[in-house]
Amino acid sequence: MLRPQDNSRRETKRLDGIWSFALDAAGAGREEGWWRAVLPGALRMAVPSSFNDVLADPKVHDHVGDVWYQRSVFVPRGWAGQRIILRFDAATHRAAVWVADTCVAEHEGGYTPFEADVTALVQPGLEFRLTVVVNNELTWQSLPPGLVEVLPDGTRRQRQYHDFFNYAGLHRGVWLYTTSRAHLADVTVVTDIDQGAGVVRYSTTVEDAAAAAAAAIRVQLRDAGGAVVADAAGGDGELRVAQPELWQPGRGYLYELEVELTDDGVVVDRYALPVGIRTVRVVGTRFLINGEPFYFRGFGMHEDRDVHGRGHDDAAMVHDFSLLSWVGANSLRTSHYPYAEEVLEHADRLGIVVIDETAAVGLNLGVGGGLFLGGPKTTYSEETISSDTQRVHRQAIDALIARDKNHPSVVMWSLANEPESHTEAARSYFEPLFGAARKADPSRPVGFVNMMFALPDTCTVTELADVVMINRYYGWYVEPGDLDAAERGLEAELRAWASVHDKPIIVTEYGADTLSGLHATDGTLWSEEYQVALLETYHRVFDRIDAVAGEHVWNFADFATGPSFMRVDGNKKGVFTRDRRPKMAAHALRQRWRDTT
Ligand code: BDP
Repeated sequence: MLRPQDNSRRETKRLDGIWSFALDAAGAGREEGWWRAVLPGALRMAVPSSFNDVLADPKVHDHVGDVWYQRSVFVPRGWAGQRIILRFDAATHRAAVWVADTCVAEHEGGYTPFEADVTALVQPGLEFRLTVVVNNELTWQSLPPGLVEVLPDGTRRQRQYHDFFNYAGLHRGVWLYTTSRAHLADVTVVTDIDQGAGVVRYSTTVEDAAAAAAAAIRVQLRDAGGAVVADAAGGDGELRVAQPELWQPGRGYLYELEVELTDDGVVVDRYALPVGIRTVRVVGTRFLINGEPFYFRGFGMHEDRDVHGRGHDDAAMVHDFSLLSWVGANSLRTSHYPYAEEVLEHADRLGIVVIDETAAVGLNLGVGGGLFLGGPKTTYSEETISSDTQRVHRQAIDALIARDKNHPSVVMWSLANEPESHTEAARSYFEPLFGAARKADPSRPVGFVNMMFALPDTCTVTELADVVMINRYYGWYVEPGDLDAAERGLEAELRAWASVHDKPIIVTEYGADTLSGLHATDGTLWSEEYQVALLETYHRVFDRIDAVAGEHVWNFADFATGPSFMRVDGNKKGVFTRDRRPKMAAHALRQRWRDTT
């Protein structure tokens, strides 16, 4: 799905700002048709943002169910004769949209975009009323899954199986944009290196081609200075660049593929796509980018901020990337959902390598006991994670790949975080999903992130993956406070993974909750010193095991969670605080990572 852009044939208008907002505690709005008039009440809400922390009201913070957004939109006068599209970059977790009285879109999945052609419903030069209902309920058929409980007084409470706050709302940009009737609906590029030459294979999809009498496509590839280095004609083809500047970790060189749709020689639509020429392959225990072994240094992250919640903010994002570079990170995982497209565009430009993850987190009811208190215990069943969930999961994989396939920074798809993966039921659930991901994108490795209930000899899913990705908490949840035991346990386990699977091993999470400012000389848990000592313990082990191809500390920054006796105002495993101040661990990592480049 192409992201909106401005060029000589397309125009965009952002609909971000302050919208009218209403909580629908009784769930009455859909029946009463709230889109037909001004929303009840007088609340106002910033878009983009999570609605939860913006207003000082626990009812808003903890709301479970529908919320409504509304604004009026002026359609630019000059858009007559154009196709007019309404686009939401994300509505978490599902939404329905009305233009005046007509429902134009319904969408499931909180982290991928959707759009509606509203040409027939709006008029250039006039205003229309735009209403959106967003629902934040997690069920067995949503990603992530969850369970809504109805309490004796009728209030609803969300039970969830993951360790981050269930932020919701219009988290990302909302757009109105134009294309011509006959237009480019999609462009796909896959790059390769052939005997030193850069190869860019492209394909295009045109919609409403009948609207153009003689539709044809031509493409040009320009270097970063704007010089044309290759061109071709036709909807699919291959471009070659004799001496390419490669996209590399730390150096995100981008070409631009300019695609033109012409009608009898006249350009009717165009799209400019940034292209990084690079290859990704897994050979034995090596993860190769451009044929060179790549070692992942970085973090599992969260889109999480004071006030904004998970709402995208450009300044905050640019700052986070600047901290990544300060600390010497070369990569990140979009734990535990697809991040804003701005994040991937920025990673493309900076040469930051990305493991791109779906929102499938918490498919593991065995973790219940401490963190998630009760509830059902069988993960894969018709009552819990079922064939319906699997269908939703498959759609989420397709939507993720459709959105992110052209980003050179994305080097691998992660299909899930810490699902139950030691049973035959897990294998049956995941096998078709791996197939779907490989079909949608044969060019990138595919994996999932394993948790320690499934070990090298009992995990039934790792065999399907190209890379072993494991989260381990020796010295924290296991053997807390005993780093000697942690070192032995971790080393024994990593050696077992290396002997059972001939694959690169990325330790995608390791870390310790740490209260910024708590210091101790005696290895006290939660102290800054303990966090540093734990990370150093892991690093000694990683450096002894050849198959380890990466280290992602959990987490980049402290983040908000749901209520739990294990969390003190959120998860504190950040090496930066929530307001992005470095703990001692950030300085220690900086020393290790910046010295190893
Ligand atoms: C892992 C999860 C992550 C949690 C982390 C933790 O993947 O989402 O936040 O543990 O407990 O199991 O800090």
